[in-house]
Amino acid sequence: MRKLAALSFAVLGVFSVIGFTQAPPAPTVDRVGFPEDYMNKFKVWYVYDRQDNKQVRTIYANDLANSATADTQFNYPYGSVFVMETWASLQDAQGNPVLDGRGRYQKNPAATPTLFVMRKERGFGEEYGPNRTGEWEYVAYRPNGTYQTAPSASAGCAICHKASNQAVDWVFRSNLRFNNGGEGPVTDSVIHNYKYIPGELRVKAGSFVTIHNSDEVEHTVTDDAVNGGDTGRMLAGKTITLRFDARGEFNFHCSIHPSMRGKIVVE
Ligand code: HEC
Ligand SMILES: [Cu+2]
Repeated sequence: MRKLAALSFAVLGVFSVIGFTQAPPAPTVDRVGFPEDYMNKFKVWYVYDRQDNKQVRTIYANDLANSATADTQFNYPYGSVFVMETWASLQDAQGNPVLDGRGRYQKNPAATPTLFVMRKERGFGEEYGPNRTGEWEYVAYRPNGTYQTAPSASAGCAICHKASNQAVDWVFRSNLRFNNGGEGPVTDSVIHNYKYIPGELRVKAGSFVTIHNSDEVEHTVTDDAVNGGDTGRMLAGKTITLRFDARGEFNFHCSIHPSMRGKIVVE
């Protein structure tokens, strides 16, 4: 009985703490700044087709951010700015994204993007308190410069970016930039632990098939047929897109690890 009383008291204590807690701390002043003319002044860092919400996400980097390499990405220089432009994709009547000639999502010209911006400067980020991610501050803008997420509401940005990694200075998908040119197309198949997953794909004639090597080692996709297609060595992190026009069954293997086998059926 005593134990139970103590327990309910403790629970009550937690509730009252939550009840009185303010919104998580965040900067009150905008020190990030609207990225004027980012489309021309910044470099496209990577493009990511986001399958769940069917968005084209283009990540732009200013010159300082762009100067980082795979070896220095643990510490971007002060003055680094990233802009993530999130744009609804062009979709058909069924709501499926209409792919371009490379198998990628296209921006819907009628849609309005949102600009998620993060800037790193000496001493930035302190006001996020326990949710601080290094020296970055975050703001989201609409293209007309108004706030989608004002600085005072930007704690959520820091909280989520904390799930990325200090080893990459809190920048989420820098692997898409640094890993051998793999961008972010939607993948139909991955290579992992010496295996094609799924092992058999069925596609319509004229479709694209995008295969991502998410293993730690190199693999190939090599047609079993003599003089058939061959991707050559795909480094870890590499993504390739192939187009299949002719109907038929394509059995393939890895020329480095011949027991790795897969099949694409074009219908
Ligand atoms: C729910 C988690 C989450 C929240 C909240 C979030 N982000 Fe991100 N952010 C991501 C992920 C994950 C990526 C990588 C792209 C992707 O997967 O869509 C990303 C990418 C970015 C990038 C491109 C650089 C990079 O890290 O790859 C910027 C800039 C960015 N976010 C800014 C913001 C800002 C500003 C906010 C708040 C307004 C915010 N983010 C809120 C998860 C989040
Ligand atoms: Cu292999």
